[in-house]
Amino acid sequence: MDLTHHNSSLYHIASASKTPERILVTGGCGFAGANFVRYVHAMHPEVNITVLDLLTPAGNLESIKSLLGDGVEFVHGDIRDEALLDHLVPGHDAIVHYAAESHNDNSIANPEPFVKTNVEGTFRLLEAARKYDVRFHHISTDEVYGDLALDDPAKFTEETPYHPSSPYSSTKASSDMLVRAWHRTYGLRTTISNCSNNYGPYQHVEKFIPRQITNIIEGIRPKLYGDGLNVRDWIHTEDHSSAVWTILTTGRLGETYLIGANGERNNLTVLRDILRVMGQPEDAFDWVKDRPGHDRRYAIDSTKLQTELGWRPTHTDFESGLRQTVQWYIDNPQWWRPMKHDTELVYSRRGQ
Ligand code: NAD
Ligand code: TDX
Repeated sequence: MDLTHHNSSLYHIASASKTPERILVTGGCGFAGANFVRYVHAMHPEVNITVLDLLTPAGNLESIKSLLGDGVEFVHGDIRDEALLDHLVPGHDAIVHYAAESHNDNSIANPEPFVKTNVEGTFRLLEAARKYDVRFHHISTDEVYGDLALDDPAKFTEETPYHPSSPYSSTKASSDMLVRAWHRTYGLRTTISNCSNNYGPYQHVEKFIPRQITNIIEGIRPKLYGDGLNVRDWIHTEDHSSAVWTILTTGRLGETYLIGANGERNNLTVLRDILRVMGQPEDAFDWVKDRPGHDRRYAIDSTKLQTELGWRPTHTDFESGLRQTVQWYIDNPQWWRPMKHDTELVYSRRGQ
């Protein structure tokens, strides 16, 4: 049963159309969270932002350091820390919940932190939001819907049944269910967004696009899983941020919105694009063993977000976004080099 649609009109009539004055962004030192913090700071400088982040190996304070003290405050801590949340959550108008264990390959190697942060952590935050009556926006992924066949004309919509494949996506699906239940049962003012694959600056070098860019810079051959034909629906992270802001401020409470920008491409094509942009031969990469349970294809239909809330992506030219991203990694080796060696060590031990 889809709880958001079954819900009573009591909560549905409410929309979130009020600009928050002070928001708590969890995971604001990660890739998507830091880009959101940077986006809100640039576009809505009147909004005060508290970032709560544990600084796991995926988090990097450098991504938001230049903003600290200028309407952005950083708190080092765990979203599962109840006492910390009691101290932090009151006084905020909204929580925007990005914090998560986010990498599928890591979830296959060791699922436990994914259950702890993604499920238990979301539960703790929901309880704090309920206790202090704070609006809650949950950041989630299209991976909760499982995968589509390459020849299937369908895309995911808000009505697609949940069918997660990996430990990562199943913990994200679990967290979505908790958010829906807290809305329906307690009337918590929630929204959920499920976004497709982001690309852009400040993404950890464990992820596909930055891994290949930084491999090429370091003289390591890029690595392609399986047959390379798995399709991801790429969206520039700045478009993800603008969509989240739109939903946070104008979305209907209790609703889910899918975020995507018609960016379907298979991995082989993306890798060849990267090689071409970086002046390398298109076959200068290694085929490596596939990811277990590897989802075949993701594709998002964002009609609801576009028609109901009027959101539009602005980075619609993938190659130009990719060129900008390549340039960012070339210009910012001090940001990614400290994590590169250990990341590749983990991959080489897995034969990937
Ligand atoms: P990321 O791994 O780059 O960042 C996650 C951040 O969360 C890190 O800064 C980390 O330190 C922090 N964190 C982890 N556990 C924590 C804890 N227990 N307490 C406090 N902070 C903790 O991830 P990302 O790619 O930026 O993804 C962020 C969110 O966006 C996730 O919820 C993910 O599911 C969602 N999402 C990401 C994408 C994408 O393509 N990157 C697409 C759709 C949805
Ligand atoms: O070296 C690689 N070679 C390769 O072929 C890596 C790291 C990945 N891949 C493939 C696997 C995927 O088909 O590239 C594709 C993208 O891989 P990831 O960057 O690991 O992303 P994905 O697993 O699709 O998940 C991402 O998008 C959805 C984010 O990591 C998730 O947090 C988000 O929910």
